[in-house]
Amino acid sequence: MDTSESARLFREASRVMVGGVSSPVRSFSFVGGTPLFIARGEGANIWDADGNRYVDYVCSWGPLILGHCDREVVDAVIGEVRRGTSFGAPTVPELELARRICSSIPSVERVRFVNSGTEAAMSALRLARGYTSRAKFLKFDGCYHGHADPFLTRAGSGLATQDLPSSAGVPAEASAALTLPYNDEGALEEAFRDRGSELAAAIVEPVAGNMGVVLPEPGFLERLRKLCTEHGALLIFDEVITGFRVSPGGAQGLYGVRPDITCLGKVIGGGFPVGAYGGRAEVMRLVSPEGPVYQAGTLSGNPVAMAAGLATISKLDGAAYRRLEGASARLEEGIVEGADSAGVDVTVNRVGSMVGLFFGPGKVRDYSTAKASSHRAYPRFHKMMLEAGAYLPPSPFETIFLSTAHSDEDVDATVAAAGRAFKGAGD
Ligand code: HOZ
Repeated sequence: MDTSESARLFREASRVMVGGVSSPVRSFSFVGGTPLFIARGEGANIWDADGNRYVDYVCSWGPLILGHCDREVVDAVIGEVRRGTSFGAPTVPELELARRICSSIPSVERVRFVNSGTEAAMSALRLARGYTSRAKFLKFDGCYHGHADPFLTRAGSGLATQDLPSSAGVPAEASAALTLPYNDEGALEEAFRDRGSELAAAIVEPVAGNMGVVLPEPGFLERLRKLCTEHGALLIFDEVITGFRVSPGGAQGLYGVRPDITCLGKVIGGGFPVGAYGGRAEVMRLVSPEGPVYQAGTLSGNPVAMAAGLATISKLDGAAYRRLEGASARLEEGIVEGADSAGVDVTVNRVGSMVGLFFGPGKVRDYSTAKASSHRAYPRFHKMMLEAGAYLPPSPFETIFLSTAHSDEDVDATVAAAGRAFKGAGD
């Protein structure tokens, strides 16, 4: 496969952009080689700068639940652009998207739009601190809540990929985070018993998607909810990945646990930079201008981004979720069968169209088991899959995403390639 044009562009980019990329995991530092420059996308496919075609399982790291260039989304965006790209004033698409979010996400009565998941999480924590007048908060190892200072402790995503426990430039006092293992109810009980009265909030990815995919074990989210309530701490669900992805009501709709504040992003922006946080009216009332918790943004609620999100969410009906489930289950089964027949141990964790692939025999239920799985196998697997036309995340600490545009044929071709790659993995 000729990727010389991507390699040339990456050399150029490295002269003017840090690491040649705008976000660390894109650099292929974990899997080796140089990142592909993507020239265009359509449906489930993307083409690189050398003209190679791939089935895309990154889907822009989650937002593209309908695949690339969905007709209705493109039309909505073009229509909106023609009316003006930004006003810094309220618009109807913003109102419509807010209505849609409040009616779909069970715990959200009021919402505030921001420009990224990072902003959503950062603002949600500020709100929780303002509401409780407490500073400390709880987070879980391997969960990633964007790159604001307080969250960069034992975080997933790029920090996990680069094996960084934290980030330089973050003073210890900026975090005030207590971190616990995911899915550990005993540790939860103990932490709340000892420090519960100091906690403003607990923040969690209700399905973790930044240490690969790790599912909440039955009872974990429920116990967390109960302990937060008992100790007067707010529960923040970071549903930036899961919102509208795992069900119309997000993970809280799927598992029936209601947080006090929900962070959203990715799907609600339909491929544009959007984030949001929302919750009970009584909590959200504290946000400026209604209350004293300040937060603002020039491009927040941008009408083009709102139109893209609205068009995306409008297409997510029952049939769309059934289709996502069908294609994703097919991929899971095919990968497991292919690995079995090649004698390679893998663990696949999946909720709907979020798929996590770990090399190794053991169950993956938290950050330490995710890190313990055999990551040496992933770079080689990734390279072989790329050569066979499947674009997987360049890190095992990220999520494989499917879209409604992924056909059975796309999935079958990927499964066949995975079978060959598993066989070659031992060579
Ligand atoms: N925050 C994204 C992973 N969960 C990474 C986005 C990117 O690097 O583009």
